[in-house]
Amino acid sequence: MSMHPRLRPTDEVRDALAEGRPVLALESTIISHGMPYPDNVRTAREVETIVREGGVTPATIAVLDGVPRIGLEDDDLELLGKAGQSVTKASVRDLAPVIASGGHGATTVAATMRLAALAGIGVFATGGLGGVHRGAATSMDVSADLTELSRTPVAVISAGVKSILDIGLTLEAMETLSIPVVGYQTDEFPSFYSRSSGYAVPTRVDTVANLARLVRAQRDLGITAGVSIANPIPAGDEIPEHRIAGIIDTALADMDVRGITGKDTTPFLLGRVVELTGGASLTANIALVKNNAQLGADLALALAAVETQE
Ligand code: PSU
Ligand code: MN
Repeated sequence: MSMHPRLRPTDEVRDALAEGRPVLALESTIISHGMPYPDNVRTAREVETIVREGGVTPATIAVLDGVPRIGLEDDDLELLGKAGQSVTKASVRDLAPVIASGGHGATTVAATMRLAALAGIGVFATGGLGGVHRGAATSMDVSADLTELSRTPVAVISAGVKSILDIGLTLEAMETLSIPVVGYQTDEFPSFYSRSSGYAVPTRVDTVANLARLVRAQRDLGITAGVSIANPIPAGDEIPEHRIAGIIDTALADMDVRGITGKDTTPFLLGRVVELTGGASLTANIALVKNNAQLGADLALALAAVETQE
């Protein structure tokens, strides 16, 4: 399969895909909008190293100078990390405008999924998914990450959704959108900083081989939705629910006072939670991203092994 003409892969990604070797997609909004500089760039590099050491080629995805890039060079990571929130946060609806204007776009989960699928990459690791925001009944703020999960066949590994969102409504929306939600080695849907949320996952899977079977089964049926794989933050790194809950409430109240809405809400809340936890939430965020990259690499490897046997 040749690469979509609009996409520019790195040499290593192009070669890996051409030879049927495993590739793991990674997003870039987490770099520009999800963490402060320079932790963001350091984390992005460390995540790529974890993926490579797992025998998988990393493909961090972003739009640079109007070109969707599948895999970034070191100086690209630096550019995105340093520019931070001055880069456009690009979901799927923003792709065409950013490309047409020749600008830079840091891709969200939704946009990264779409570009990964166009490039022929089926597994993607991130930190947290977007979902149904608290108060969505009046704000109608529901992340396009859910829309994309419902229509693009990429397996997305996350640490669940933060309780800055309405977790119950997010799970309901994923049911309606026919998105399989899988808890990896957990009965409970994790809530990003915490291993628990009070909500059960519809499906629990305990091994990477069984995750690969599930992803294959979805693909074999021609169901075009993705798969949401929820991987809890490692126990030693978690911030327990009872400790983070009040902090999130404070951050949400601060957001209301400042009148922040729409696509700016998640970046604002993440930054405010880092301040309110004295940096502890950033440490947790970095740990869960690395943990997801490890599982993503393992899953990409398992799927590639099945595919080369065919
Ligand atoms: N949650 C995080 N960190 C992030 C994001 C979400 O803990 O960086 C980013 C992801 O890129 C996600 C996006 O796809 O925010 C969702 O934004 P919105 O709700 O505007 O769709
Ligand atoms: Mn939104």
